[in-house]
Amino acid sequence: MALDFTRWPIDLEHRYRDRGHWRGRPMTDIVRLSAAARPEAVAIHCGERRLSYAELDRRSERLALALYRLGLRRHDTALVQLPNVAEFYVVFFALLKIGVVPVNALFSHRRLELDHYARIVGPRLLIAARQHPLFATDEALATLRRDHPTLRHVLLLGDGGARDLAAACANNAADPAAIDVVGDDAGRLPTDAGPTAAGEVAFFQLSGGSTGTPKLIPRTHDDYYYSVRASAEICALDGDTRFLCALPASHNFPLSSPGALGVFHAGGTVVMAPGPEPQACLDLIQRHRVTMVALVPSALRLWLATARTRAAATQTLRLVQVGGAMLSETLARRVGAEWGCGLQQVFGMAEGLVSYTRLDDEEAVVVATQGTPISPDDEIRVVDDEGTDVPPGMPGHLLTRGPYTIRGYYRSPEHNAVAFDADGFYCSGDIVVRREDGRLQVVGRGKDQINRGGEKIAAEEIERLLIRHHAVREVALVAVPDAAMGEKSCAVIVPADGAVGAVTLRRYLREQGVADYKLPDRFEIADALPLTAIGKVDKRALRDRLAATPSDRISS
Ligand code: OOB
Repeated sequence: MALDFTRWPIDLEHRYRDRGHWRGRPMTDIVRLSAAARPEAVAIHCGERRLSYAELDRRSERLALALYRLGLRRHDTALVQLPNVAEFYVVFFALLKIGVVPVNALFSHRRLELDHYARIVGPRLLIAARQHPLFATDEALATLRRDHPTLRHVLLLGDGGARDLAAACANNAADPAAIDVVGDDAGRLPTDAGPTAAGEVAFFQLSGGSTGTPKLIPRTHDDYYYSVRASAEICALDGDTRFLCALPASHNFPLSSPGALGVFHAGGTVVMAPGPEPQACLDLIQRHRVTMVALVPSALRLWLATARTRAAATQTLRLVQVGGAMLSETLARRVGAEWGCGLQQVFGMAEGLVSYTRLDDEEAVVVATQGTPISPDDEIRVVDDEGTDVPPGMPGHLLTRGPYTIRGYYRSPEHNAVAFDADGFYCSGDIVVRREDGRLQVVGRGKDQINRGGEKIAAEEIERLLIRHHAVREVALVAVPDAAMGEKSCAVIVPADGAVGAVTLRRYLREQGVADYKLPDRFEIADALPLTAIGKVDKRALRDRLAATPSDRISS
């Protein structure tokens, strides 16, 4: 049965189809069409490996077939956690080809996050990597299997044995035990296999979150494909585009804004970088004559510093996209001045809405705004605390709905009641200004989230873990400004009795299986937490107090 999710109202569905945004086609067309048009063109560079479009299509087809033969069927779900390697896309398209709906966890996620996602979707398949600390041995696998009995099949990148993912992708006849597919002519997918319907869930995105437990974002073929096509057009991608994927491949920004999927749609080349480390990335840019890259501001800062001594490395760059967190105007100006290439600001969210500065915008707009949304059918409201629209130029809460913005998180009725208003607008939690000229500027945040160099931490998730520690009576996690990361996290602790140290609490959080980036960067002890008039923890007062604390008092 198709996965249940909150659909768009029927009149809007009609409008989005009539306007040609939703075309009733599966996202697998992205690879199929480019493979037909340019079979020999390079789709992916990954280390010393190169995958043409024909190969990307064929490998994903073989994996799809292998998974089908294992018994996976349309509307099953899968938990996927891969690093930045070509297999990420092979797996993505393979799953879509047989309508298996993946959750693509970040590689930095650990037991706690994976466990949450598994609990929400009940996956039948896990695809992960041996190089991840969790899967170096079979222990965590056994626990996952025990806790999630739906989980029947596991494929591991770098396993080398019966469960090896590469063998399944390559249809490696040398290891027939892995997958029951032999010979080069492995056959075709049976006619009853195929993607989910275009209006159904294709895959899940992850929410940055502002609640106690992570949320999943159902994305349909129709809505996501539209955002990819329209983004590729806005960014003028073509067959000559060479895009460096340096941010986590599954994140919405490098996946679809226009990201790797936009590049595949345009028939260009994606160059995989293991991460945003500047020296290695500059090497890749030089070697593959990369023309476009997507970065978060904290990575851009490092790249600019490193590239000073490597002028040749950035010569081929035409467009540097920066998004995920607030970019200062000073840093923004340096891109054109030092690299002589275009800058594009990208303000987006996994829930949908993406706003871009345009390639022909004048510099003053590009360095100081986050541009305008993708679609003429994106509806934006900027409202005050009472929900009344504020005039242009005034800050307010950003609400949005449109042809690629979800109408509800997956299986989260309680949270949906507050995250969406009665008209189906998504309450983004961002404070923005809409200028007279229609451009958006992100000026702050209303949601209880920390944006640590583009990585989002839901304060409540960490607070809930810390409060369970016997030595903690009260806790609040707040953002503190940081020159390199934009923000870091600080846990303010009211101890139950006696002393409690940062080392103990950090170790405790690690033991809970939480991703490293969510560990508080700083711990502070307080006698009490400041409260607002209605008795909630006054995080603004805490932030002000912490920002005023001299750095030599910082315990770490
Ligand atoms: C992107 O997606 P998420 O889901 O990781 O995070 C969304 C949140 C936004 O609500 C906003 O708070 C913040 O990240 N954000 C920005 C920003 N872009 C995102 N804040 C200030 N300036 C920006 N340019 O981060 C994302 C998804 C698609 C494309 C780009 C970024």
